[in-house]
Amino acid sequence: MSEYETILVDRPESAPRVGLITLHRPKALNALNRQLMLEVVEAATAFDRDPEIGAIVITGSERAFAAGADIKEMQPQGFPQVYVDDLFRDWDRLADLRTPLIAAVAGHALGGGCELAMLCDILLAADTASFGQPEIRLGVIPGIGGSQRLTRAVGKAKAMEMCLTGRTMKAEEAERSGLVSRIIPAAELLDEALKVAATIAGFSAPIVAMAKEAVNRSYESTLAEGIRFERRLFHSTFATADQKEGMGAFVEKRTPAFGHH
Ligand code: CO8
Repeated sequence: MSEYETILVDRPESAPRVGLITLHRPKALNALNRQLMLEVVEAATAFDRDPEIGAIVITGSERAFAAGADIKEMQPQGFPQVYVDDLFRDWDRLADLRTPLIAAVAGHALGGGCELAMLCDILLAADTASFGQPEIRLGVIPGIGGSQRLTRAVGKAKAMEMCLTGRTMKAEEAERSGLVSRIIPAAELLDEALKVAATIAGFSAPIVAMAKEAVNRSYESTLAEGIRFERRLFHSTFATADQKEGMGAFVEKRTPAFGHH
């Protein structure tokens, strides 16, 4: 796993069935260049395909989750190149993964950094975290879903202000606005994120994937459609051995041992 240059990849002993990806370009505050994008997507996809992994944590450093797409790499590029290359397209592949992704964010999560955190399924923030879409100051707009996911997360009023002025949000405001699920003291962030991931990874993998798919469907459909979709998936859970195990364990007053099938 040491072939990566811009990320560290680990399977922490303390967190069974959890894959950890640490963004690691310390001199550039983890700016997201092309290599880092491809490495994160490759590592996350490998974890996703691994039946021994049930949740993935993505984190950065104390100072920065990521200070955005790499401005120095983008600066000389022209329209034909970014259009033909479909710059940032590969990030979309993270949204297709079955395995839940947890962003553990400390320090700056700006531009593409904020967008990467929002691509994850659960966003945990250290008390040092700050979030923003400052692209407007650079003469561009968000390009990895920021204008869409931020608006869905915090509503039009705040998203519009942040995208038009570049104002950043500290952790407390981000939690109050629904962007992050919880604030955790910075020193405990990674341990807590690994704990959350291990909890998820201990449940039945197919049922976790269904729960994730059902919640995500709410973004893409009407309430009635979403509820119909949820009901069909709920019925499908009864086709799994893990439903028998989970309910059987409750009735027999024991801890379930999910076989992930
Ligand atoms: N890209 C490249 N390098 C960066 C970036 C970045 N986004 N952010 C920081 N760095 C580098 C700095 O250049 C500096 O390098 P050096 O030591 O060689 O000068 C090093 O990281 C440390 O940074 P600072 O000295 O600036 O650290 P400070 O603590 O003083 O400031 C900040 C931290 C406030 C985070 C500051 O670095 C900053 O404002 N960074 C840029 C934030 C930003 O604007 N991010 C948005 C980028 S654009 C984007 O993400 C999406 C673009 C979508 C475009 C779509 C096109 C199709």
